[in-house]
Amino acid sequence: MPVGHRFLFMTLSSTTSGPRRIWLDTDIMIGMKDQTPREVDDAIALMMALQHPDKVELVGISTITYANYGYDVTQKLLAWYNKTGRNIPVYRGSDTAKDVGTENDATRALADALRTEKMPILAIGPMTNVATVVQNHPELIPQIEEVVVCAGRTPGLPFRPGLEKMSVGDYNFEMDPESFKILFDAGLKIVLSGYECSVYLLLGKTDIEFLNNATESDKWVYDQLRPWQQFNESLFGVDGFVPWDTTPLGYLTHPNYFKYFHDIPVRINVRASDTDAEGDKPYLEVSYDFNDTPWRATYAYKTLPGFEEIVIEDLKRASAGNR
Ligand SMILES: [Ca+2]
Repeated sequence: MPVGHRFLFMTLSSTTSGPRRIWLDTDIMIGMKDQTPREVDDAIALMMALQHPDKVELVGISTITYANYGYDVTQKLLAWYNKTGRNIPVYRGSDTAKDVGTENDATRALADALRTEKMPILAIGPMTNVATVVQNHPELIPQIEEVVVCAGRTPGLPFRPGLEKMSVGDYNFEMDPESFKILFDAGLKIVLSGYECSVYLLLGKTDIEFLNNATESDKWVYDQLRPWQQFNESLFGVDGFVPWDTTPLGYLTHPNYFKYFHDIPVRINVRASDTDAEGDKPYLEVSYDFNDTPWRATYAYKTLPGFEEIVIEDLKRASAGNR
């Protein structure tokens, strides 16, 4: 019975594979008090990851850029939305995003975790923490299965969300280009899932309205998301936001919802800035035409229909699980 055999095999393999254990490094800043609302996508990626314990298991979380605020708000979100039954430790990382090589709680914890097991790193902020581990502990490089990041572009692609009135930078890369160099020079497998594929997603007011309820946690999240949508409208002309960091997570949880350029050459090109009035800046770019670079990546260039619904469904499940 070949059909029966095939079915049996698929059943066995799906029950024995288990979730992928991953490390999350994040510049989470949702709710940070400032002159403007702050980016919310790391928080959404975290809430999503917690909804897929069958696919990913968070070994640890480290913070970057807003190390202390990120630590506190991550603990707050975990206390509300971590229903996995597992304790997920959180570590403070680099505060400046430019002190590569300087050890901190996050780099020590990540190095310890890599000494114990091989795993991928989902790094959805600047790369300073990860590059510090790679630079200071080269013996751990083979333990890093891949680094999945939110950065990179095809040559010359402008980052102009919404009504395309204004260019934004390749934030995670531009905050610390040196750390990206360290990762590529180490020969790590890098997955770039940045602007080009993420901009297909847009969460508008009605997509998140269910969070506007009487639950303390949901209401707090809503009270950060809604002003972020309105702030985005003031900048880009559309009332809504792109949940950028959900697509690198999606590479790990829902890889079939993205189209990728595999083994594509990567280069840092320096030319006139498209975000500052004057001066040059570096661009992290991928092209099969680059024949003078040893760097390679997997590059996500498109998100397929259906993934946005998964993002929204996951937020709904997080909300429902918390009442
Ligand atoms: Ca981020």
